[in-house]
Amino acid sequence: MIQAFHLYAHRPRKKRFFALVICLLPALNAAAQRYANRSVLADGDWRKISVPRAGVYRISVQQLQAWGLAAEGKPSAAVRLFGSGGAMIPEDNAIPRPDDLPETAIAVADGGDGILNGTDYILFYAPGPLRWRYAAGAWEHQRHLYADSTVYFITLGSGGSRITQDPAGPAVNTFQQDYDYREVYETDRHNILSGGREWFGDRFSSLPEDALVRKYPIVIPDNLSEAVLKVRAAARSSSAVKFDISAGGQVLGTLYPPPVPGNIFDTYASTASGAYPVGPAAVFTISFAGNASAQGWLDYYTVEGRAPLRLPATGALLFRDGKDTGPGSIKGFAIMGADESTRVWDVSDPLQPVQVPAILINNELRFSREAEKLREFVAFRPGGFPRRIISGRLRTRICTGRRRRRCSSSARRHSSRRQKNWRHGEGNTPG
Ligand SMILES: [Ca+2]
Ligand SMILES: [Ca+2]
Repeated sequence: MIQAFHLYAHRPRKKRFFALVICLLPALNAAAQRYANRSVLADGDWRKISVPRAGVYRISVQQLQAWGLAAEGKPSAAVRLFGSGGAMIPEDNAIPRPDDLPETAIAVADGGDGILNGTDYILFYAPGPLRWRYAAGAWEHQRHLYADSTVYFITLGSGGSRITQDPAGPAVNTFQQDYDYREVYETDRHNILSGGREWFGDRFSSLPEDALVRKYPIVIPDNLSEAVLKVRAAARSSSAVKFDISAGGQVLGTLYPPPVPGNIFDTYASTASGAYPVGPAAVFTISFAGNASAQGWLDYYTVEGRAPLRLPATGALLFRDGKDTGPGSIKGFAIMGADESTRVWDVSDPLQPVQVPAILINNELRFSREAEKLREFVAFRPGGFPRRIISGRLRTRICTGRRRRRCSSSARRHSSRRQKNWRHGEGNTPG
């Protein structure tokens, strides 16, 4: 493009404009080709389901029937699940994102007859709207700004994508028995700037509707080691304030968000965060102190540590290990509390999970996996999954190209209503 401007610099402005358009045409054409010609939702009978968090979900043939999908007697390959997994698309338009709905591979338990009937069911993995990133030896969570559940679309057709099993894993000498545990508590209750993407949870102040001291439960699995409590908070005050973080009657640490001047073009509020080793306490306390008009907000807290690889009595165990990944790395894992029915999926690619071959030795399920990159796994028994799958009849719409905006409009309206409902007048001057 730069060469074109130089080449025609002496020509009239209109001719230069046409030259620029001609030069841009190939790029515009390439961009247009990124879109699918036709959405998968344009044909067929669909149902929309949503899941609130990461996990393995189970849908029985009876449930499909109850939703009005005549699965009974159909070939097992008929069930197809579509959805991107629910992560926020990049804010940078230059970063590629999926066009239309990609298919998610599922597992079908059909009893071996290839037909959907009786007590048959399907299983699928959903990563949920909350995402985590591992960088510089630490985990960072990314809360979805516009959704609190992940939506999938299910239909009956043919040739559905299925979870496959990998061949035996590489040989290893040791099998680790722990993993990186991580949990986060974060709510969107206050948008202190009445706009933007930064939302906060509980408010601390002397106002009757607020509190200066709040208690929070800490869910720490049994035998969690290296447990760390991370807290981020914000405050708006013209003088010094502090948040004391304590557990079991002992102060773990104190956050000191700096005072803000209160001028219209200055920082509205300041933030502070800290990480504290924590024991197996049931609750921790945040105590806010400042002048009578000072305000504080909890942003989030996380609990991280190393947890034993033990399968829960119900539900699934989601696990990963951020340590020692890289070229040539191989890891072995041993999951306690397993039985013959226990399965392990490598869900690093949520659209195409892979069943990992594993060996059961005295209720300990062992498997190994190449660890050049960070991998996410889920172990489970094919029973005891979250039952709360919300379903609604889908009004089929085409969702590609220029019509994408129309299809996402209802989601945007929901998001706008949610933000409007939560907006508060937070005051214009710091305390
Ligand atoms: Ca069957
Ligand atoms: Ca937040």
